[in-house]
Amino acid sequence: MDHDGLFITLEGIEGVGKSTAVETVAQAMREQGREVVLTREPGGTPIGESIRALLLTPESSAMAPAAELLLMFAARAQHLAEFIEPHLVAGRCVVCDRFTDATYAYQGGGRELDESFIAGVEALVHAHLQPDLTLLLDAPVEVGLKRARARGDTDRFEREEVVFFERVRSRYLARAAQFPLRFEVIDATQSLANVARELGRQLHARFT
Ligand code: Z5A
Repeated sequence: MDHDGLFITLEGIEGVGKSTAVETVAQAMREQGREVVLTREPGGTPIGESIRALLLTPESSAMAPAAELLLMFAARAQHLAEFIEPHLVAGRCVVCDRFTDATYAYQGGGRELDESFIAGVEALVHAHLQPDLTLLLDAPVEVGLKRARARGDTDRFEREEVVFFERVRSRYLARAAQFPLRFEVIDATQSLANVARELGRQLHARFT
């Protein structure tokens, strides 16, 4: 897909600070003179947010892994058509909290779905678009889960066992090793202020 925009995604297990980092990244890109829009997955559009509710509610505990995968991509197809692609074509910087690397990590690593199945659906939904930069906030599972669970209510994913998140984390790190030009791995055990400083450094080095 031809566009003059910038597509930046944030990834990591729960509680690593993506919600905070999205704001830091947006601010840094605005300071570089870019017009920035923020979004998230699953979600980002009215249809996507309805799919998100179905995916995250603990009432969906019977959901089959393949159904979960296809719903992630259904929400993503809508998000691309209605939000991400139009903003990129208009030259904006799209900052997205999770994208397809999350599917490889959670449905591939966590749920142990075949990677070729995921790659096949990815090719149908966005064969010609990849993020320009993926910031992977990395921390040991116990650090992330402790922070996420301290917030109270847990969604369907947050109720998974530690071993599930170990598989998710290691698949994220494997993706970063496989695509070193696209990924930057940030140590998310640092203070929020240090994480923000490192994000700023990475964005400055890449885009100015
Ligand atoms: N999912 C999937 O399976 N497949 C897919 O393809 C996609 C998603 C796209 C989305 O939920 C779920 O969907 C997600 C994966 C799955 N699984 N879960 N759960 P979500 O978007 O609601 O959840 P999340 O992405 O995991 O967000 P989160 O739990 O809010 O994590 P976070 O955004 O990284 O953390 P945070 O809210 O910024 O921080 C959590 C708390 O820790 C907060 O109080 C912070 O102040 C604190 N924190 C964060 N960083 C620090 C540092 N560095 N020091 C001290 N305290 C910190």
